[in-house]
Parts: sequence; C-alpha cells; structure tokens
Amino acid sequence: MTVAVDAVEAFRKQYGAEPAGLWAAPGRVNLIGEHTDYNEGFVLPFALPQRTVAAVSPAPAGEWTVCSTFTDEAVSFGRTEPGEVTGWAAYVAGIVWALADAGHEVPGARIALASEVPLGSGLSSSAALESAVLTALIDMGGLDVPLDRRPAIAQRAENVYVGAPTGILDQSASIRCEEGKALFLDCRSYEVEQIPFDLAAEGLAILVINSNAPHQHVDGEYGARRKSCEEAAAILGVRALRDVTVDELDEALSRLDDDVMRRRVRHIVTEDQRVLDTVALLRAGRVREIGAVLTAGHASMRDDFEITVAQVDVAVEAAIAAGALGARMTGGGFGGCVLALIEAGSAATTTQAVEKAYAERGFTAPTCWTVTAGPGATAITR
Ligand code: GAF
Repeated sequence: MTVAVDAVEAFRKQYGAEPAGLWAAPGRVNLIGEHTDYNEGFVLPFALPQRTVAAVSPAPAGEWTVCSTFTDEAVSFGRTEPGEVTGWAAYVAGIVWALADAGHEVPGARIALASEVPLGSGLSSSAALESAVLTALIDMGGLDVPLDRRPAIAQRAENVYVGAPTGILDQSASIRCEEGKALFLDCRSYEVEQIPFDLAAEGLAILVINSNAPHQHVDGEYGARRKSCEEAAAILGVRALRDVTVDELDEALSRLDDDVMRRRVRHIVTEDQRVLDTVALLRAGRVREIGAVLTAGHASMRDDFEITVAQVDVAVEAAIAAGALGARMTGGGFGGCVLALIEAGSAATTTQAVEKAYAERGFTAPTCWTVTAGPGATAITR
C-alpha cells in the first residue's frame, strides 16, 4: 500500500526513527441519506478503499507532534483547549482534546500522516484523518473506548475543537464500516446494521465522479441548512425532523409559512424515507432498483435542499444519459463528488460521457474511478 510506505517515509524523515505502528482509516461514499445525520435520521455510507495512514510512536506524556506528506510543517503541542491549535493540525489536537475530555489518559505520540483520500472533495478526508489518529491513540494507550462510542468523540473534535457544525455520518463511516458492506446507521440511537453490498455479484459497479468544482461558501451554507432544519423542528414541536414521517409530511408542511423552510423539511423527510427504501431493496436483493431512489435523492438535493452546483448536476445527467441506473451527489454539497450506479464494464463509456459534457460547458475535467466497499479504521501493523 503506497500510502503506508509514504507515511513511514514521512515518519523517518521527521523523527529519524521507525514508527511503532501504522493505523489506517478510510474516506467514505454516502450511498444515500444526505444532511439527515444532524436531523437524527438515517444514513447509508460505505467506506472507500482510499485511506489515510497514521504512522505513530509513543512520546513523553503530554507531548504530541504531527507531520504529514500534505504539508511541510510539523506541529507540536501539549495539552490544549479548543482554538489553541489551528489549521490542519487542529484535527489531530482536537482528537487528543476530545479523548481527554471524555476522561481518557491520552498517550503522548509522534505522528506522521499520509493520505490517498482526495482532500476537500466531499469524501471525508478530515474524518479519515481523525479516525486514523483516534484509533492509533486508543490502541497505543490501551484505552477502553467501545467502537460505537468512538465516532461521537471524533465528531466532538470536529464540532468543538475545529469548529465545524457537522453531524456524525463521516466519523461513523470511517470507524464502523466493514468491507463489502454498507452501514445502515440510525443517527439518533447509533444502532447499526451491516448491509451486504457486493455490486460485482450483481454485474454492477459504483463510479465516483469527482466534479473538481471549487467549494464555495461551504461552511456558511452548511450551517444555514442545519439552522433551518432545527428551526423547523421547533415550529413543528418535534425533537428533530426525523420525527416527521412521509405520511405526516403534508400536514407538517401546511404548518410552515416559509417556502424555503418547507422545501428543506421536504428534503429531509423524504431523504430519510429513501434511506429506508434503499435498505429494504438491498435486503431483498433488488439492487438494480436502488438506482431510481438515488436519482430521486439527487433531485431533492438540487431542488429542495439547494446544495448542488452545475458541475454535479451535469455529471448526474450525463451519467444517466450514458446508461447509469442512477446517480446522485454524495456528501455535504456545493461541489464534491457524484456516485453513479452503473453496469460493470461501463465505467469507461460513462467516464467519457461525463468528460464530454464537462468539456462542452468549459468545466475543469472530472476525475472518475470505480470503488468497492472497503474496511473501516484499523491497525495495519503494530
Ligand atoms: C458533511 C458532514 F460532515 C456530515 O455530517 C453530513 O451532514 C454530510 O455533510 C451531509 O450528509 O459530510
């Protein structure tokens, strides 16, 4: 695994020694269930084969240093509070802080990071980084943190230390996904069901299309969507929008005055149902039929939640016109990646169709590759 070799080399270069162990955590593709996590609803991600690797050795108590292949600087810190370490290293300092804040004796560490998860593409490169470091520190310190409690610690690092108001989807995917499975997660109870997700057996594949569109206003727009959902839940008198079912949707919408808010609510309520529908189809072995559900999810993100951009809409349309069974943007939105459910063997023609559509519109060329469901965070050598 090249990325593991890269992490070891970065470790040697920075610390002049061999790491004691290597830990890896994946990025994710969310099959369906977008922006439902912070509404306490349902999501269905699977782990990417692309991973972030942390090469780690013990350091004296209360001392942490981190370097990486994606930046020149190494950053050292002691026990810190949110806001004290900034930039990319805040994700690492945040994990140390959140573990300590949860009552754990976090071991000092020297860390070198390398990643093959594309950065800033909506594939959870930050959750992969957090999860690799979290898993390394838990293992190295012999800390007693059950798997189902780990995502919330990583989420707290991101929410409180880094200051991004994200839900629990990405960290759950990176930590709890299993190879060959999609993770059906209830974001209220944190209960999971591992859903077999072997597309090759059905003659199908997932093509990831990175729109390479520049992210714009991501943080503000994400926060605005979250606020709108929370305000709607308060008006409707429910704890979270998860508590509104599709059968109750019309009545709920009739109680909201604001058209934008009504559309936000309609996305969340119908998206939760699409996750349940997708899970039911996968459980029944009716895999091809999920395509239409994925495409409906895209239309909802485009028209109701308004989180897509021209590049992702064009990728979805071009993939479907080229024969994809379904396609949708995956992740938080405003750029990022599209996933297309395609016939195995049609990756090249679908890619060409999307490239052609991009060229016609003068967009930067997309990057496309097929993915299978990989494993969650794990030690790779110790
Ligand atoms: C981003 C967030 F980090 C997740 O918590 C989730 O809300 C996602 O956007 C949208 O589904 O990845």
